[in-house]
Amino acid sequence: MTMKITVISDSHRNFHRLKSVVERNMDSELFIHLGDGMLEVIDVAKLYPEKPFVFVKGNSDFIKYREERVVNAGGHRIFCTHGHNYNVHWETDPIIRKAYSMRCNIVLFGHTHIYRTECVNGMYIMNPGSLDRPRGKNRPSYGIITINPEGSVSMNIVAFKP
Ligand SMILES: [Mn+2]
Repeated sequence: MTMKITVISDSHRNFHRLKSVVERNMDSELFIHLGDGMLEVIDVAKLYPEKPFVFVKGNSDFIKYREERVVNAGGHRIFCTHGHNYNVHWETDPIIRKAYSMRCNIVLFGHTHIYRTECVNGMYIMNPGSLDRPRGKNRPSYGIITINPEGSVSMNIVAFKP
């Protein structure tokens, strides 16, 4: 079966947008939130106890919680972190090196509020952008990862339509 993962970051207390992304993507096996939105992801997760939510703490989350985590999904290992500890505004090498060192082949981060997806030397990289405060001319966005039954990965950015 094809596995769908919805990836969100930087919702910055926009509970309603986060809830509506979850509602529009209920066919997801997993929801990953990459930080700066822990309060609302905890609240939204309570509404859907049957759905797994994974999240990490961002630099604007003032709750004590883990900043990194590895998720196993569809035969892949996914390194999840907010990104502020890896200088992601300027470079992706440090976060990619860390993901390799954790034996991951997918790395997810937010923090810049600028979406990107790429695959470099077998490492899939996604920043879903910000659901609440996109920078530049970007629309609010989130990401979808699909892993097909053969294990191949595809990544898409979705513009959030209110
Ligand atoms: Mn941040």
